Amino acid sequence: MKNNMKIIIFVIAIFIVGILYKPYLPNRVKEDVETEKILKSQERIDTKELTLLQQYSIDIDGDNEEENVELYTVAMKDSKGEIMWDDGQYWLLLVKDTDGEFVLFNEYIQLGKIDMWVYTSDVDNKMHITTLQPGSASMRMYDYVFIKEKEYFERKTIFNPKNVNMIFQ
Ligand SMILES: [Ca+2]
Repeated sequence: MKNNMKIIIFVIAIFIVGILYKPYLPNRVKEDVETEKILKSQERIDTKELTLLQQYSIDIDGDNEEENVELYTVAMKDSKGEIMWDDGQYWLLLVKDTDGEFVLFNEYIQLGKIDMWVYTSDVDNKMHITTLQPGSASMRMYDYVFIKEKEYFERKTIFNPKNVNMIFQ
């Protein structure tokens, strides 16, 4: 009986966290269907309750100080430290600077995940963060490029086919 109560309270707690969590996508300007500008936000998202999956420190804007690229999920860890994946959850990709942060991604992903890569290319000498987002009904690829002169990220949709039905992952 006591254990049952604990489980019920636990389930309710997860449910409440799910309801309270609202995606916060500040400072975005849609350029066209495939391009969005992402400006630095002075407000910061509280990530204390989120699970940090990946982080990487690198000087993106060239001011000789490193920024942090951080990938989070709203899915929490259990007492053994294992992530309790739901059928879907919010994912959050941030670039944290000393005076603000860029919210690159803050969306719900159904039966899917995000993989990310950080790199430069001789083609444009710019810093790229590229994400691949496979899901049960999506196969999306975004390329975030930092535009140093204007201090914003430009997000381009590289690949986003319609009506995806994921068969094998
Ligand atoms: Ca920097």
